[in-house]
Amino acid sequence: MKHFLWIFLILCLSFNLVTAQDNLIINTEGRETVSLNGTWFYIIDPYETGFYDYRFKERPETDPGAYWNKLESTKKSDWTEHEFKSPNTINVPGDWNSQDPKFLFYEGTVWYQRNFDKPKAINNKDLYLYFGAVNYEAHVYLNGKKLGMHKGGFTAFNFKISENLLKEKDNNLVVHVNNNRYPNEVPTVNTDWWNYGGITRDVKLVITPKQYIQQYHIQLAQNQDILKSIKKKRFQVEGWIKLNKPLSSGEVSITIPELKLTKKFQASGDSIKVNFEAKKLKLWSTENPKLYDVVFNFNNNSIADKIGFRKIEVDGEKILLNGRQIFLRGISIHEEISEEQRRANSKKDAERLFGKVQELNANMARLAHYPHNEYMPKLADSLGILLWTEIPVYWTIDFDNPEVYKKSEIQLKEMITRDRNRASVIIWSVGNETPVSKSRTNFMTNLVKKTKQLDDTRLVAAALEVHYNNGFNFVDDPLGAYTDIIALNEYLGWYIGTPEACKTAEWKLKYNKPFFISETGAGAKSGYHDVKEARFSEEYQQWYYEEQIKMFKNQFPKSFSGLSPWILTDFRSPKRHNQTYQRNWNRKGLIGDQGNKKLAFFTLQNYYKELEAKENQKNK
Ligand code: GCB
Repeated sequence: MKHFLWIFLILCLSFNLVTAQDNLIINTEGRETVSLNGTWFYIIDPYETGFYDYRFKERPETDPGAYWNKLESTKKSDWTEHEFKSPNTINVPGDWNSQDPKFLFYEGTVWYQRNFDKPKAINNKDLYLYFGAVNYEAHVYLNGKKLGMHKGGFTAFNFKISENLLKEKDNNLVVHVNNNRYPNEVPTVNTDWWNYGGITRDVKLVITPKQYIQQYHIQLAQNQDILKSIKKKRFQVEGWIKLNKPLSSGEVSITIPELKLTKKFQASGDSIKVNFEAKKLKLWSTENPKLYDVVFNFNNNSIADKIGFRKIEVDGEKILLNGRQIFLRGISIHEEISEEQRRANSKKDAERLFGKVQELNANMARLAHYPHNEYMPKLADSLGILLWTEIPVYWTIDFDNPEVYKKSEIQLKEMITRDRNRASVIIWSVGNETPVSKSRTNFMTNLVKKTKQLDDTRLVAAALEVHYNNGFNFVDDPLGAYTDIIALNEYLGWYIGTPEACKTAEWKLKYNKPFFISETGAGAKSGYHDVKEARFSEEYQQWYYEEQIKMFKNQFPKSFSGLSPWILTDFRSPKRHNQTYQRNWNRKGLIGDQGNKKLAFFTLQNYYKELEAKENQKNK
């Protein structure tokens, strides 16, 4: 029976019944927009009164009791039992949990409302409403009509606003946001992070021509021998441009002013393949994150982006960036500003996080466990920080449920659509620590295949688990046969024994592929000092890092290609109940919740300095 479900699902996928955000408008920063960030009104609605009537039947569209409808009470005798009004105001973007103590643990429905006026000069143009992300489920209404709904707390979406729906003044925009956790969603009920609810990222109106370039992807062609291209200073670039609707015939062009290059392509349909040679291109790398202004033009409308050109590939047991072996000196990050106990939501926040990454002397970050704000990959592009970015297929999501597969694939597609032009993103991850079983491996393998189909210009990974047995550490997850690198989370010395255990640990790897430690870490309460054997002391965490590093140096296979320890800063987690040290914080940060660096920060920083010096020596 299960087989039939899978066959049905695959058929659905191949006939494109899964729509995802196929119409996602990418690079909104490069377009004409009007921000809808700022102060909104809200109603907390744990009983779903705005959605269901007193018989718990869904309210009809015109029901005056529905919260998407505005009730103007003009006379004293008017009946009204819902109002969007002060003092119930909330900032967008922003999670609700950090904005008022009553929200701290809240999971459920909150209605958001604001008015906006019709933007000027939009005659003959189209208007879209764009959300960077809403966690988890959003139903969006404009002037009492539903524009659509979106599920998935970390990916962008947009809806078209039809002309006849728009008024000159005071358009009533209402968003029903719900962040309940369910077993058949992605992620599922059980995670080790805070379930921050709300409109957590930017909201804007995007103004476009009637026919326009909606998405594009260009990068170095994968089939070129990059060392030869570097030598000849001639590079093949390829990709595609997608219009919002098909065209019978026309022309699109790509210009890279700095290279004095303009290429024209005949267009028909809605997707145009592009392919050209670029001479004297400077490649994007961690030392020189060169970005080019690239202008895509159609019908005298252009959209500009900043794009880096680089090739990331695996050669046997090595990871190569532009043909040269690279070791990933990484660190994992949650999308959180710990000092303020909130989700990160701005460019400034991205600068704060990457500032710490750079201080650590890292060249890579693992954005865990979901796609982060677009500010992150954009900034990483300009700083030369390599990224791993992931969908929240985490722990025990329901692998037997084809609907859950569909939801995961939609999030995967939305993640790739938004960020596929970011040179910094070198790894797409399809999940984290998923427990081995037949249905799980099927599920995950399909995600790996889908990823490769959507984008062949990066590596595909999943954070796997180690299988400990009598001092032996086996890396033999069957999913490893499908991923480009073997990424592993291991906590030898924290969840298993003490750091002493690292001294004698033996590692057995089933696959001859680059080996990457996607997590390793130990908890420490910032400022708690004791003997090194004392759990949660900074000394214990430092000891853990010292022993791990010795193990990497002495016992790890040659294929060891990098690490992204767990984690940059302490982060909020409702699962952590040690009342002395945790109090709802996961304490594995190298930096504490007040921004103080713990001892282990410097241990890792020194290791990274040493590795960098060696690499520089080698590349001389
Ligand atoms: C893991 C998970 C991560 C947790 C971490 C921990 O393996 O991937 O999400 O937060 O361990 O601290 O236990």
